[in-house]
Amino acid sequence: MSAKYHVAIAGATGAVGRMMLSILEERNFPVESLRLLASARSAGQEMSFKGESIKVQELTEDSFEGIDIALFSAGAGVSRQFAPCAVQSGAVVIDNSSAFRMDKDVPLVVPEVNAHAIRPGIIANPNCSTIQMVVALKPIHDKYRIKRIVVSTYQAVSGSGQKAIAELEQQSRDVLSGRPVKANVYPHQIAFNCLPHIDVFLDNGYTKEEMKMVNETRKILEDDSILVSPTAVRVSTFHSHSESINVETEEPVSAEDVKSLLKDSPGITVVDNPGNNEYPLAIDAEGKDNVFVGRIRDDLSNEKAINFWVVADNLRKGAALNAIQIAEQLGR
Ligand code: 25A
Ligand code: L14
Repeated sequence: MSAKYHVAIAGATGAVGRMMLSILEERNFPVESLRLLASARSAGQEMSFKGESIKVQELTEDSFEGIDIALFSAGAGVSRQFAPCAVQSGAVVIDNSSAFRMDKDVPLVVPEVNAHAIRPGIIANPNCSTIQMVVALKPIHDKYRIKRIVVSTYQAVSGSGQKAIAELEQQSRDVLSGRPVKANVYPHQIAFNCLPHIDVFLDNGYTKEEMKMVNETRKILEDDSILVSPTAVRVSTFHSHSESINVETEEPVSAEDVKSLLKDSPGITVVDNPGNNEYPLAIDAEGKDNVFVGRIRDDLSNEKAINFWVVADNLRKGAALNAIQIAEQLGR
């Protein structure tokens, strides 16, 4: 592979695809050429990269000729169909969907945690809620050994793509104007509401989103003994996911120690001055790269446990940024 890459984005017109385009530009990623791919609906549309206008092409099996790195953000169905074509053409695929994450032969990577797992072929980008959680958990696991995690999420609508963003905007306008509200993307009104339902329900009563947090966390931290008890909730915010996390450890742990540990850990900003009303907020994390951690406090019911609050921009660290950070490791 050359020092500059021929890059393709499959799903370039979506919420994650657009973010990939802007992050490639802002990080000055070594792009030799950029091919933008989407469905036939968007073919011919122009998108701009570094002041240049690039025409979106329809994604087909032949789209990856000459491509070194293919970033996929068009959903699991598209990835299943086209990622193998990209690999066949000699590209490294970094896939944002859930299609290949749990495949034994596919690395599931968050660079701060397991960059060592990266290798050519398909590399899976984890689920957004899992990514921000494991960035905070990794230093804690290394020092205190994590036994069990109880987590509740407060997830923004941008996680479900462009059409969900439009739906929250429209419903908000309708509610405030006293008009009837229509729900299309979600089974219920999301504006001014919380839905304890993300992705589909499974036979065990959990949602797929919740089970991603169980299985992906173990795979990324490379420890199948870790227990995860998740509840994933969609809230009425546009950007950034928030998480309330309780971690039970093998070794005794204190909030004081965890605070200083996380302050020195990669990809983390500690915002934790309750006296000044300072803690991580979804609207502050929007547009930022780091994972924000605060409300770090002892679990008064268990000396081998702590509580904290984690917030990150789901389209950036939760998706596009993490994918591009993986790509940045390829040249190393
Ligand atoms: O299939 P799944 O797994 O259920 O995936 C569900 C959805 O999850 C989103 C993504 O939504 C996907 O549709 N998603 C993707 N990665 C994700 C991640 N890591 C993720 N969610 C969470 N975490 P999306 O709508 O944001 O992006 C969809 C992109 O995929 C392209 N696409 C769809 N089917 C395709 C395909 N590409 C190739 N072949 C297919 N068969 C899709 O292309 C989009 O890029 P498109 O042509 O349908 O794009 C139209 C979209 O672009 C928006 N748009 C157009 N102009 C503008 C604009 N938005 C803002 N400003 C503009 N000027 C349109 O609103 C439309 O949504
Ligand atoms: O597996 O918020 O990446 O609706 C796809 C759906 C992330 C969450 C994934 C959502 C998810 C997303």
